[in-house]
Amino acid sequence: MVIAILFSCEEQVNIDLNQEDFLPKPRSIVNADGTFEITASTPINLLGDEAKVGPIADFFNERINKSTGFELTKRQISGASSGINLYLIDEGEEFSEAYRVEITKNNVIVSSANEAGLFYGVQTLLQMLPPEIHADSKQDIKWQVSTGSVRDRPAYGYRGTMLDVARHFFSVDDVKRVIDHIASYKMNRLHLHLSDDQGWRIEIKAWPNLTKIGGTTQVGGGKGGFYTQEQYKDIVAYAAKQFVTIVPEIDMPGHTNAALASYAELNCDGKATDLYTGTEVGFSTLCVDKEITYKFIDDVIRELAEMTPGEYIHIGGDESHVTPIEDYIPFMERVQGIVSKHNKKSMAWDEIAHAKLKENTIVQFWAEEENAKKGVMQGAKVLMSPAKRAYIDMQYDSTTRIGLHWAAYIEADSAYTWNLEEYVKGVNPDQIIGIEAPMWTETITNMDDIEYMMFPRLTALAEIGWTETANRSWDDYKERLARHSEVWNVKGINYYKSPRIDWE
Ligand code: TNX
Repeated sequence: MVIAILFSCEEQVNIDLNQEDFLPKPRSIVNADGTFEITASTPINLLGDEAKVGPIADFFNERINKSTGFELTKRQISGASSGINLYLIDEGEEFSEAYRVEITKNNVIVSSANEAGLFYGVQTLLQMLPPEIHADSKQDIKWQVSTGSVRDRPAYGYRGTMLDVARHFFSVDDVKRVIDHIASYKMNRLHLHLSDDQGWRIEIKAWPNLTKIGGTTQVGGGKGGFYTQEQYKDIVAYAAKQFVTIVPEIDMPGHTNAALASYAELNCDGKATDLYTGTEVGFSTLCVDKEITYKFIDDVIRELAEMTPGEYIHIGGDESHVTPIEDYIPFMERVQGIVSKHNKKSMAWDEIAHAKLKENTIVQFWAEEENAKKGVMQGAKVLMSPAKRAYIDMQYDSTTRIGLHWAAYIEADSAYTWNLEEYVKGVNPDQIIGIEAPMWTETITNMDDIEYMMFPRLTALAEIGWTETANRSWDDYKERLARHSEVWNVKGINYYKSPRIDWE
């Protein structure tokens, strides 16, 4: 039996973690002595706006349908009933994404003041069920959860992953599977790195060659690919159902060879470059002196903004080694203006802090602490993605068959044993919007690779964003993780069996 002390805002309680191996760890858990069983005749009772609560009940039904064979009946109610109750009720809850799960022998009540919170309550309920709940065929077991209650809310509002679909292209189905993974650990942003030297991955109607030419290859010379606008909208809608917002990135002025190969006029010498399938960085730049460059950017951002409901467009700005700094600065300032013109806010890699930041521009810290500090000195907020801890394309150790190691080897514990508040001295908690775990894909070519690099680090980074630092410890996390890995076994995820963890 594992006993741990939990710190919650209201109380300190002793709890038995044997039953609930939550990831990320909730703010407070109280166990009671009993079980609730879900059967084919358990109803899902909805309280609150049906248009909002109904889809969350459908999500739960979908998730449990194959393994249980159940299709639970939804019904609108006005007060607690037996069964599974989903309540969307404003009880004066001041925190967005906060939720409660209360389980007695007779019923389950998942409640929140907002839809995202209700969804996270349902994710927590899924984590309380036996791991076989994730099987894709009918299982002959009792679907019991132990009684007790969970009260929870996130420490940070932005909890994300980035997927580089430019170095290697990934299908819509792959992206959806990544969305399923991140949402199950209560992450709420997927940043898609849609363009780089090796490929342009999003259809832009005003500039068709971007995908016709720039979308045709990838690292190593494979056939690449791109998302049509319809496919992109489908990804956005799929993500929204799981409360994940897509943050699209068009990297510039560097990392632009695919665009420069597609349109001669974007080059200062008026000649299209060759397509590129290597892995060097920092050799390309848009021609910052030409007006056509800004017409191009305006068209791209306009089309992207039109199909992106989220508030941010990421404009890259990293490793522009062949753009002189005196050109880089006015360029990044002008591009932020284009983003605002299309009613979006800019996000960019930390180098942007050399330029004047528009109000609301987010600085994504990855490498230079000085840049993060320059950003906050200008009043900007920072998104934390320190390459030494949060880059899930880094190898675990020198023997990992894929991945890079320019920043660090990142073992399972190294991804976990740090926190957002203290990483950059001079960047304080109220200046941090959250965490993002980037997956660059120079060496990562398929879903199996993605999952091998994600697990078990994604859960560490998700917990850093969700769970307060005072409520986290490696010793406790690694035991929860070991038990939780049964879920990955059931889902068929080929995770890295880190020697730092005593796998069950
Ligand atoms: C640095 S991180 C890059 C990417 C590479 C990555 C590989 C950043 C903003 N730029 O272009 O893919 O390293 O780890």
